[in-house]
Order: sequence, then C-alpha cells, then structure tokens
Amino acid sequence: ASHESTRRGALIVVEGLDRAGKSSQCERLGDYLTEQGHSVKYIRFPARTTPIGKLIDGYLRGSTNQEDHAIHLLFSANRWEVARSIEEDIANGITLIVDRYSYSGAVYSAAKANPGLSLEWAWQPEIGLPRPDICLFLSISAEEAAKRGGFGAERYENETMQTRVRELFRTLFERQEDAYIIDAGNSIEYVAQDIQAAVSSCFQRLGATGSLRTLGPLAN
Ligand code: 2DT
Ligand code: MG
Repeated sequence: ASHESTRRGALIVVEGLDRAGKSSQCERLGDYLTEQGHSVKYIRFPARTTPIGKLIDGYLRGSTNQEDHAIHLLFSANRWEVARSIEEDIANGITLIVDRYSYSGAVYSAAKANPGLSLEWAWQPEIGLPRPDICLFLSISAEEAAKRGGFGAERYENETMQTRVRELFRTLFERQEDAYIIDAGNSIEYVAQDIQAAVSSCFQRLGATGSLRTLGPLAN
C-alpha cells in the first residue's frame, strides 16, 4: 500500500485595526476553506485563557496596570506559549486562521507615547515564532472606522491610539513581503472575495515550497 504523507496546513494571519471586520472575515474565510475541503481552526491573540493570557486580559480591561515593556513581553510570551501547538496543527494538515499576531504585538506597543518602544525593539521577541504563509491586513480609513460606531471600553480603544496604530501598521506592512493589503472599507461580501483570491494564490505557492518558516528580523 502506498503511504501518502499529510500535506501541511497553511498559517494565515488576519491583522487590522479595531472595527476593520477581522472577526467576520475570519469566520467567512473559515467557512470558505472548509467548503473547499480543508481542515480549519480559528485562533486569536491575545489568547486570553492561558495563564499569561489572564494577566493580559486583566490589563486590557483596566483592572491591572503593567509597565509597557513588561506587558509587551507578556503579549509575546502568550504567542510562544501557543507556538508548539501551531506547529503541530500545521504539520497535521490543519490550516490555521489567526486573528492578530506579532504585527499587532509590535504596532500597539510602539504606538504608546510613554516611554515609546521602537518598532525594532518591539519586534525582537517575535523572532523565531512560526512565520505566517500569508498576512492579510484589513485596511480601513479613519472616516470609515468612525462610521462603524464607537470604541469599546478596553485599553487602546481610543482615537489617539488608533491613529498611531494605523500609521505604524502602514510603516510595518510596507516592509513586510508576505503582507497582502485588503481594502476593508468595501462591503463584507466584496472584502471576503478579495481575501479568498489572496488565500487561493497563497495555497498555490505553498504547493511548491514546503515547510513552515520562522519569523526573522524586521526588514529595513
Ligand atoms: P482584541 O480586541 O483583538 O482582543 O485585542 N494587542 C494584541 C497588543 O497590544 N499586543 C498583541 O500582541 C496583540 C495580539 C490589540 C485586544 C487588544 O490587544 C492589542 C488590541
Ligand atoms: Mg478589541
């Protein structure tokens, strides 16, 4: 009998500002890939239920305070906690749709005014984590974001932070070769189709290239 090795899954990351439509689009993409016959899992960062995730959750809700470098490293550690299981799932043929990843990690911390971590410093602890096969950045304008309703009550959900985060995402994704910028100001249906096209071409590339890579230093 012939032994067929499992084709690995893909690591798909969805990034964007609050209200860019990440959750709905992750769900749509999951349904689409499932219909295509893929095994799919959805995960998100921060993963709030792990031991480190609980500290992060308290910080985001404002029930605790943390020094900026310290909380930054906790967000990164939260990814390292899950890294092994990501690698295992991918090796077992499961495609992961990941709602926020290292890009949010670097950008939100670097967007803070005091003491103001640099993007370069903030990226360092991400080096060596599983590298996404594709990163979809859902981009919406400040005007469109405003139309979609008010902010939530968590830390970072305010105009000043969001404006800085928008600028830093742009700076980061200009340098990121695997990033695919999606105009998320369009209708849900239109955006979903854009995402499906990007992911399909990613799957075609994957067929040829093999194993999961790791994140390297920030490109200049
Ligand atoms: P959600 O609203 O998606 O739950 O995110 N954040 C996220 C960071 O500051 N660093 C990180 O590494 C990650 C993954 C973005 C909650 C907030 O946490 C921010 C928004
Ligand atoms: Mg949020």
